[in-house]
Amino acid sequence: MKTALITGVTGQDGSFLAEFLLEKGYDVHGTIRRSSVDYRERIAHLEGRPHFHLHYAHLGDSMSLIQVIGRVRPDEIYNLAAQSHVQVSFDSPEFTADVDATGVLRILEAVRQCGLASTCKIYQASTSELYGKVEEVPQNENTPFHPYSPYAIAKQYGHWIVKEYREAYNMFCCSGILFNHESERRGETFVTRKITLAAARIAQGKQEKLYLGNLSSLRDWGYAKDYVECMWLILQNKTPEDFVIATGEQHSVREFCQLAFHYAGIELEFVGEGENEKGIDKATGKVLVEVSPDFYRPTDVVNLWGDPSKAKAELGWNPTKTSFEELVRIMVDSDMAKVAVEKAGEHIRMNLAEYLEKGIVK
Ligand code: NAP
Ligand code: G4F
Repeated sequence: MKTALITGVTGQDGSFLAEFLLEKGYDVHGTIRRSSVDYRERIAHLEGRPHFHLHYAHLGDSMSLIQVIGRVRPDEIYNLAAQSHVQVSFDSPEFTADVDATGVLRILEAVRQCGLASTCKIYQASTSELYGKVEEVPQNENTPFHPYSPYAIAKQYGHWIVKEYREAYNMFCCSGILFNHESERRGETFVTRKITLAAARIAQGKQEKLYLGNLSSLRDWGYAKDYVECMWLILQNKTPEDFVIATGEQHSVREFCQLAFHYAGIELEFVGEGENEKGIDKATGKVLVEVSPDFYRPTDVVNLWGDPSKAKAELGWNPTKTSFEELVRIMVDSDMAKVAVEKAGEHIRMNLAEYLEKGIVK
């Protein structure tokens, strides 16, 4: 039985990857952070299952990493833990650098110090944000990086230090350069989930309006459940290499919004431009979507589009397993059901929606 350690197991990807590896027969260990609220929504269904174990560790704390890696002695480490929100990285740049850049170094060094450099394979969660202010479309493994936020710059350090340890110490460590991937478990302040939750609440009369930032931003959105398979495939490859993981299809925030509202039963029409653009319910004429500059970023990445040819050819990965339409449908259906039973915690949820509307929570 192989042993895997997942940092960031409580996140969107960590939870799907834990399920995937348990299915494959792995002994799965995950790291969690101490928090005053101990309910871990995305992995609650796995806790207590045989072969699923949790350990406290923090990417800012070398000692905790050395302890857990030394105790578990994993065959594979998936480093998914990160401060993963681009806009938040402008508010917390130092914390983001400590976790997303130096944190990767701490993992690599912990593996070396535990004497596992020649046996333990390491996957690093790199990102399409590295292409940032893009220098070509679509982007592949040879496209130059031009990171364009504190988050992307920290992740670029993570990417390069992994490459350095691979070459300097002959370690099997590699990065998946993943384009945006979403799901019904996506954090509620990323644009797709913010939209699907709002579409569900507006359709059910629980929210008045949705405020968004740059509607013209373009992304290559895939389904997170499909992407975790690729993380595993990258570590099963004969040689340690980096791969672009994407669908090869691009859509705007505006298009995502229109389709999500459509699946929630509302036909939206966008009129106006820039800050004055509005999404109007064709049936009632009501303005349901407005632009708020609160959600504009100091520098925004607006043209991400991945070329997954290498992953397709060398890993046999299927980039179009779940289509864009299916992804939006999965997310809206899940949020329609979730919003319908929002009772006990409704006031908390409504407060969150209100904060989102006022731009307090980005
Ligand atoms: P996510 O839902 O935000 O999950 C992040 C995970 O990291 C959570 O488990 C979080 O724990 C943990 N974490 C944060 N700071 C930590 C710290 N200092 N020490 C230990 N754990 C910490 O992110 P995701 O969408 O699953 O993404 C997974 C990884 O892929 C991230 O590294 C992200 O940057 C990268 N990535 C994501 C995408 C995407 O589109 N989703 C694309 C490219 C790359 P808590 O639950 O305690 O907060
Ligand atoms: O959903 P987002 O916040 O995701 P972003 O910035 O692309 O980052 C995500 O994907 C990266 C991979 O490329 C990951 F590395 C990263 O960890 C994270 O998972 O924003 C997407 C786009 C941006 O251009 C943003 O400006 O949507 C635009 N947007 C427009 N209105 C908005 C909003 N983004 C958010 N979060 N909230 C809005 O109201």
